[in-house]
Amino acid sequence: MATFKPIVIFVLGGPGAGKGTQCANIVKEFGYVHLSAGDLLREARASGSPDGQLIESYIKEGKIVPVEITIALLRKAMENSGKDKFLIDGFPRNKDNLEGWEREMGDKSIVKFVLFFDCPEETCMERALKRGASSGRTDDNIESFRKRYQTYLTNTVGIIDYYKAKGLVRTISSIPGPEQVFNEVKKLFNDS
Ligand code: UP5
Ligand code: MG
Repeated sequence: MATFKPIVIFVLGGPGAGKGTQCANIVKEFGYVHLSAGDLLREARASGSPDGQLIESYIKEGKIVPVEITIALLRKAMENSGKDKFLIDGFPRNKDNLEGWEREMGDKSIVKFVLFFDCPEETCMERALKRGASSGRTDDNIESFRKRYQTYLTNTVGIIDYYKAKGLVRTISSIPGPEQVFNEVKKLFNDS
């Protein structure tokens, strides 16, 4: 008998592209569990995890935290949810993340597709800096944003390309307003 495997959709895009906003919409309408790797790391840092200082320094520098830390948080959240349909937001961002996922979860889950929010740097920057006025995030400032975007270009774009070659990427422009973007997202989820 085949073992049951949870379904995963990875949600990728530049910093501030609107991943979290659209994931919240998808949760309401399509019943997935939203796991933001960045949120899980920020929570671990805030809860006094022994990795807290390391996480903070990586986030502020826009660098990608070693996968052992991130994947342990994702696995725990998946198990604790008791659910079987996940939106994994902001992961995998680099080769280390991808290899860690394939090693730990490759045969324990099914990656249905990768939802890629395509958004130019200027728009991402505007959104992140505007949010910075109230988010309390230590990386919503111009210096950290530039580093985050550079990390996105040098690391994450290659991961999106890897999944493109497998025919698994669904691209949606997130330049328009959130409602318009969600209309496109809905079409995709209704068809899949
Ligand atoms: N907004 C959203 N959509 C809009 C739209 N269509 N039109 C106008 N405004 C829109 O949105 C950002 C802002 O824009 C909000 O104010 C929103 O209202 C508005 P949001 O939905 O939050 O965008 P999102 O893409 O989620 O942006 P976020 O800043 O969360 O993306 P990042 O990828 O930078 O952040 P994340 O939390 O994923 O990661 C942070 C850091 O954690 C990383 O830099 C890294 O250091 C670390 N990390 C790892 O090391 N490993 C991981 O696996 C994940 C993270
Ligand atoms: Mg986010």
